[in-house]
Amino acid sequence: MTKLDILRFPDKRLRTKAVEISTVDDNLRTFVADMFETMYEAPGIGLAATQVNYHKRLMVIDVSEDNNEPLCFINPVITHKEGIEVMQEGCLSVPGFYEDVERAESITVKALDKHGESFELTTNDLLAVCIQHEIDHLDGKLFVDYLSPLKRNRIRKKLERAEKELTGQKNRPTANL
Ligand code: GNR
Ligand code: NI
Repeated sequence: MTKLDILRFPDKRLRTKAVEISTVDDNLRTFVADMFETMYEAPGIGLAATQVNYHKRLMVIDVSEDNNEPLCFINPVITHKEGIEVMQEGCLSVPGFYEDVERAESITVKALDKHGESFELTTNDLLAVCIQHEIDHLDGKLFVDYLSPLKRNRIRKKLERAEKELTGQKNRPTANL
């Protein structure tokens, strides 16, 4: 088992649009296990492959209290959305910031499981919010994109400063951000 590194906003790689997965094999299942380990250790309730710099359409979620309801979505597609709900969201790629985001209240999602079997799920509340949040990651989108530019830039500057302190490279080029 391998714990993976999570990319942080404003890393440009988080803006990559993930491509569909064509084969669900043991290699992929090993990676899925690493993603669950990374998500549980973080800790978080969801993780998209984009966040660990793997740009294929794969995400894992567990919104249960006891971390015993792992859900793996491969090539997820939302086929129905209903209602509007506002929830305070956080993101492992935007550590320490929590803001209200408006999303569909109830959704139906179609995906493949880790055995390559197709399934469909209709859900609401936290799980529906989390699924929409993770699919956004696969499309290169972050919850901060729903905030005002002022709020987003404040968050970006704080995270850039925190990162500089971590690396100790105060004058490194920022062209890659
Ligand atoms: O751990 C997480 N919590 C969370 C809370 C409210 C709405 C969405 C989330 S997802 C987040 C983990 C994460 O960043 N997934 O991409
Ligand atoms: Ni996230």
